[in-house]
Amino acid sequence: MSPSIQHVLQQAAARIATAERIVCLTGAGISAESGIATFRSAQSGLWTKYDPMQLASQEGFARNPSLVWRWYMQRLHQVEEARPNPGHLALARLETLAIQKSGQMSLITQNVDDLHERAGNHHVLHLHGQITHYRCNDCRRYYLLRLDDRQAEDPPWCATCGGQIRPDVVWFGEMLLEAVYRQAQQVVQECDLLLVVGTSGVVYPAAELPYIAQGNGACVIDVNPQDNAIGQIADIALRGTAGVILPKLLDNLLSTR
Ligand code: BJW
Ligand code: ZN
Repeated sequence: MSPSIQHVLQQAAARIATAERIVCLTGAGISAESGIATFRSAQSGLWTKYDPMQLASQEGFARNPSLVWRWYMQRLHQVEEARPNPGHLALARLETLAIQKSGQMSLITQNVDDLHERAGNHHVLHLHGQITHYRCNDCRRYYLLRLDDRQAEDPPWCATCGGQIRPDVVWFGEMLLEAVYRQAQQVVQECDLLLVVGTSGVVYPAAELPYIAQGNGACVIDVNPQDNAIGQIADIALRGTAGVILPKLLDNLLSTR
């Protein structure tokens, strides 16, 4: 680790140490080191291989429900096989420290996996839903996935209304769950430090959260190997992967106490 990165880590740790209300916002990059592909990375991003409108939109599901179903069953299997990485574990440690200090820390994720919960975070807001949850596309009733559904070529049918079952995730053109987004906006408006990890910041309305935080005077720290729109407005940019940077950030934080 170069001396300049160490210096920026110390600066970031000092800001976290004095913050009273910390919020984290994560994207696909935090799960990359658990083997879950991001969406927009140049070589391995899901959207470089697949058309998002075919797989993650109401139109795509109507056109080819079987394709969409099999894609989600494959990704569900990957998520279940994956383990939280040192980046997830560091954010769980941060929650413990924040709760000891001020009684709170919210984590907002755009990810549909459950790796933050499995790492030990307790207050997780899933802006784009969860791939482990299933519901009817028409009447929204929850559906408990059966073993044979996982191998099926087509999505199962809803016993109540006859609609098709789909993952409880948010596709393009769909509204986020209002209560979840309202809560995310509220914690971001009230925070004094927003730690943004592993998101390209191009998908709205999630992408507006760092701007809301900064507009309310919060310090924004961006952890990402690449610069992007959030990096441009961040008060502190930590360039590196979450699995490397976040544990070091926590070590620096613990040494400032
Ligand atoms: C690492 C790393 C490591 C790599 N460590 N970092 C024009 C303006 C404003 C809005 C719109 C617009 N046109 C259309 C819209 C609306 C649209 C939108 O924002 N589109 C933009 C793409 C332009 N938004 C919507 O449709 C949303 N709904 C909505 O707006 O409702 C109102 C409405 C209704 C009707 C009409 C219009 C509006 C819904 C968005 C739903 C997004 N859904 C997905 C799929 C979820 C389900 C699933 O997983 O299958 O959510 S798309 C995908 O993108 C997924 C992600 O959560 C989301 C964000 O991606 P994320 O997390 O940032 O990942 P990447 O891959 O982009 O970036 C990874 C980052 O990690 C990179 O920066 C790497 O460098 C970094 N990284 N390795 C740390 N090891
Ligand atoms: Zn139904």
